[in-house]
Amino acid sequence: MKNVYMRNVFKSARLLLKDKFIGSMLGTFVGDALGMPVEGYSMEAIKDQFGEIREMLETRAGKGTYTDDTEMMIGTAESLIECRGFNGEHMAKCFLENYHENRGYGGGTKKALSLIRDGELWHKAGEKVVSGGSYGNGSAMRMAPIGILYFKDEENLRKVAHQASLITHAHTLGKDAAAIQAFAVAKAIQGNPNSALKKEAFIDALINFAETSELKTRLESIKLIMNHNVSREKIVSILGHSSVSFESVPASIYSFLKYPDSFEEAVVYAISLGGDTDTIGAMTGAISGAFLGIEEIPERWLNQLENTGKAKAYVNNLAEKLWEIGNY
Ligand code: R7I
Ligand code: MG
Ligand code: MG
Repeated sequence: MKNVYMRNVFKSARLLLKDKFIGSMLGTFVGDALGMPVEGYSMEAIKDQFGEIREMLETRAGKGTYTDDTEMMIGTAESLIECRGFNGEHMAKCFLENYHENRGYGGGTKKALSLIRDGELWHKAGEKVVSGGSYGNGSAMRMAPIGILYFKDEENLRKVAHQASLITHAHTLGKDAAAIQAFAVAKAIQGNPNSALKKEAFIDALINFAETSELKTRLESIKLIMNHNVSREKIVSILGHSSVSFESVPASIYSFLKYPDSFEEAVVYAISLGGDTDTIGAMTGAISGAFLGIEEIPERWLNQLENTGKAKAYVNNLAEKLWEIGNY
C-alpha cells in the first residue's frame, strides 16, 4: 500500500479536505515554478538539455519563482474570499493590483487588463481583446480556487468559471476550457485518495460536462488512449501542448490520469511534453494536488518555492481561508 493511503487513513474527512484544498493551490504554484524555466521549449529540446525536469532550475528571477499563472490564481482566491463568492468587478481589481509585468503575462490578458485599467467594464474588456474573445489558457490556468470552493455545486462552478474567464477570455472555448479545468479540480477534490482513482468515471464526468465539440472530442481521445502505452510525441500530436486552452487543458488532464497516485510523476510528465510547460505543469499540479493533498507534493519542491510577500505561505493561507468559508 502506498504511503499516502496509510497517512490519510488516519485523518478526519474534514482535515483531509483542507489538505486537498492546499494541495490544489500549492500544486498550481509548484507546477508553474517547475515548468517556467522551459516554457516554450519543444519536447526534444527539454530531453536533450535536461533529460527530465525533476528539480527547480535556477533562473534569472531565482529558483522556485511563480509566473502569471499563480499570480492570477492568487487574485482569484483573494476576491472569492473577500466577497464570499464571485464579484467580477472586484476580481478584476485584484488582478490589476497584483499585476507584475515581469511575471510573463500572455498578450490577450495584458490587453484586457489594460482596457479595464483605462476604465472599461470588467465584463466588456475580454470581448475586445480579439474578435470573439481569446481562447488562450490564461483563464483556465487560474481556476484552482473556483474548483475547490464550488466542488459540490456543479451549476455554480460552471457559472462562476465562465464569468471569471470572461474578465480576460471571452471566447466560448476559453470559457469552456476554464470550466472544465475547474471541474477537474472539483472531481479530484471529491475523489478518495485512500484508494485508486476511478479513471473511467473521472473522464466520463468531464466529457459530460464539456459544452464545446473541440473539448469534448479531445476528452474522448483521452478516454481512448489513457490505458494504453502511447508515446509523448503521439500525445502532443493528438492533444497539443500550446497556450491555446483546448490543447493545454486536455494535456493537463491526461498527465494527471497517467499518474493519478503520484504528484511528482504527473507534473514531471506534464512538463516533459514541452510547449506551455509552466501552465500545463500548473494545471496538472492543481488537479493532482486536489486529489492527493499537500502531503504528496515533494517537500524538496515546496521548500524551494519563493516565500516572500504574496508567495508560498500566503497561498497556503488563502487555501485555508477558502476551506473555512466553505464551512466543511
Ligand atoms: O491566454 P493568455 O493569457 O496566455 C497565457 C499564457 C500562459 O502560458 C502563461 O504562462 C503566459 O505565458 O501566457 O494570452 P492570450 O494572448 O489570450 O492567449 C494565448 C495564445 O492563445 C495566443 O498567443 C494565441 O496563440 C492563442 N489564441 C488565439 N489564436 C487565434 N485566435 C488565443 N485566442 C486566439 C484566437 O482567437
Ligand atoms: Mg505563466
Ligand atoms: Mg504558460
